Amino acid sequence: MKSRQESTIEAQPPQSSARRSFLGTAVAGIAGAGLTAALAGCGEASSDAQSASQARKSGDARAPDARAAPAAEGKAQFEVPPGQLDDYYILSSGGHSGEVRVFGLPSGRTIKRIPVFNVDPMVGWGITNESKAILGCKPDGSLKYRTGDTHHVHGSYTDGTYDGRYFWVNDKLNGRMARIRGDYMECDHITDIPNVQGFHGIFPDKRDPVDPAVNRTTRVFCGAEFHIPFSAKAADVNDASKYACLFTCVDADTMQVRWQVKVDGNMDLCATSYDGKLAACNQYNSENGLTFQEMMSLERDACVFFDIARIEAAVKAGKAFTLGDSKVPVVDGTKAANSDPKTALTCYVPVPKNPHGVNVSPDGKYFVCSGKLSPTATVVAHELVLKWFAGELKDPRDAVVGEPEIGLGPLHTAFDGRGNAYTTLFLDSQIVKWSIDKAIAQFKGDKSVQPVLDRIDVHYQPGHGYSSMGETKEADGKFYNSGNKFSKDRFLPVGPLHVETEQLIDIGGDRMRLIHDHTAYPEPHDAIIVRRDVLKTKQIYDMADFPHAVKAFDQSGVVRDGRKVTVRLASVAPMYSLPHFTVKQGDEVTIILTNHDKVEDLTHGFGLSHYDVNFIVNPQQTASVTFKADKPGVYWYYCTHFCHALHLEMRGRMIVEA
Ligand code: K7E
Ligand code: CUA
Ligand code: CA
Repeated sequence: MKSRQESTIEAQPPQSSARRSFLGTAVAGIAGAGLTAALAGCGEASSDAQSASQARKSGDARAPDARAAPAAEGKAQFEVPPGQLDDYYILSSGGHSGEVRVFGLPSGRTIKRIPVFNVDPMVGWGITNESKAILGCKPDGSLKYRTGDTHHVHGSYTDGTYDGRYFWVNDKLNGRMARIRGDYMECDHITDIPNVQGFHGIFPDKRDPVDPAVNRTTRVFCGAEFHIPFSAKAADVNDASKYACLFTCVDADTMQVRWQVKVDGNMDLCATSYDGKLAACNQYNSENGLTFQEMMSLERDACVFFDIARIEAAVKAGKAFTLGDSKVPVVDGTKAANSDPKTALTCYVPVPKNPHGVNVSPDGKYFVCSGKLSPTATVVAHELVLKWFAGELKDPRDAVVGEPEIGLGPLHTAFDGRGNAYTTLFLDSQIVKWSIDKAIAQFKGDKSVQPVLDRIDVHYQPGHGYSSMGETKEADGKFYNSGNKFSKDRFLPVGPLHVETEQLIDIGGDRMRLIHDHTAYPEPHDAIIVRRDVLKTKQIYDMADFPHAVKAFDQSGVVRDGRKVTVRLASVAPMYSLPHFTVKQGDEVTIILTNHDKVEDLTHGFGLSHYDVNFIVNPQQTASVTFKADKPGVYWYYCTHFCHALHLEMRGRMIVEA
């Protein structure tokens, strides 16, 4: 199969252009004329949109105008014609759906939904014994949790860029971190993070802080947003001084929790330096307040930096304690305990009130922390933070080298690898492009420079925005995706719950251009855009990876061990190896099914009528389910996944004798 880029050189079929041109014009028209009205329902942004359109009339080059790529140009450059493949994968979180999604880019096609913390009958996630073992069960065999809230997906690195081995995603709701294998693109491990609530930001490290030979991800860092009391005494529940948050390090290979750091305030996002030495979290509620008012009183919060080598040395030296039942070593990273830079484990760099989001520039030089309540982004120099830890910089605030005013409600920043930053403005419903160098020059006192280079309206209220390969040293500056929290009038109405808008923006030129919209089922937060060649996926399993596989049809049958019955089944389209099997009422039945088909895309399903059993087996995969045969009678099992002209005949009977 040719890549899309190869294919664009070829002549395009002319017949499909009419609809595209119509769409291009229509999008530009709606976006331009209806903008103010459309935003009014969301409150804050409408007056700003008006002022923006006034600025546009007065000829301010930095003012936004709603721009869609001209239809002909957009088609030639960005359309993915039928039969052609996308250039990138988007791996996106699914918010409170608990899953991870995979889209193609630039088409916006949905390619896969990877169940992680949720239950998914399409693949049998949370239903098969294998997935339940990953998810974790209560003593009675039922799932410990059936829900999750995924916000951040990040990939493993080698030499500063994605290596395609693993992806990690957080569960903010139940304090877990999951790993997804890059080859099968399925979740293979879930780890409970002890003593945290609102586990929010994650980021893999990019190399070892001490050993230069380890130039790949070996740790994943996790921030916690809600502070909780670490005292069992009832009297302490309302004593905020007994509350704290933990920053956690998980081993990327074993998925075991290595260590934790107690910090002040609440953390949301995490970022890591390219040299492996530092991790950072944006931190708010420095007040350690328990109420809304208390959380808002200080003018400044912080971007907290963690010196990874020092933390690990402190843990090794036994300067750690444990909390509750957890055996994980915890060190003290609070501000009060880390005032001497030469021994400090953490550095609190002051940034304006209630920041959100911290992102690292692809050259590894800067951490950008967004203002949220302040219309600014704060640029912190990596080198200067290291200087503070070395005792060569007096005040942590001196590590700040830029703080441009960029607009209202800045949340997250992406990069193009050419020195520009793209920040989502939630309240302004815009993406603002600004120059890091110009922001630094302005901060030094040059009043003539204007860091903001361009703005574009998005529809509406963007949360995260992310660029192609933008969180690696291979940031290519081609595409930017704005993940918008409201879609309002962009799509056909479907009742009260609106789908979200993902808007693709071409950032290859001086000015941003909106290419197209696609929908996303609620509710994605962050995502990454990964070049297609990075992922080397496998389409067929290895039967040897499943110890319980039914390796041949003649190994099929029913094995009884007291009241426990194992039914061994195999499949080849369009048949199961057993046309029927018999068990007794009250038996605990385990069905093991191995799919012997080797043809790519030849998946079978197994649904068992009135027993709530439903799962699939991909080529050469084995999966199993266990249930109680409590209803006597005849129950058909059938293939749920269309596999063959005789797919509907692919079935058999379970006979339950009274
Ligand atoms: Cu800004 Cu959870 Cu990354 Cu949502 S967080 S947007
Ligand atoms: Cu097998 Cu459908
Ligand atoms: Ca929404």
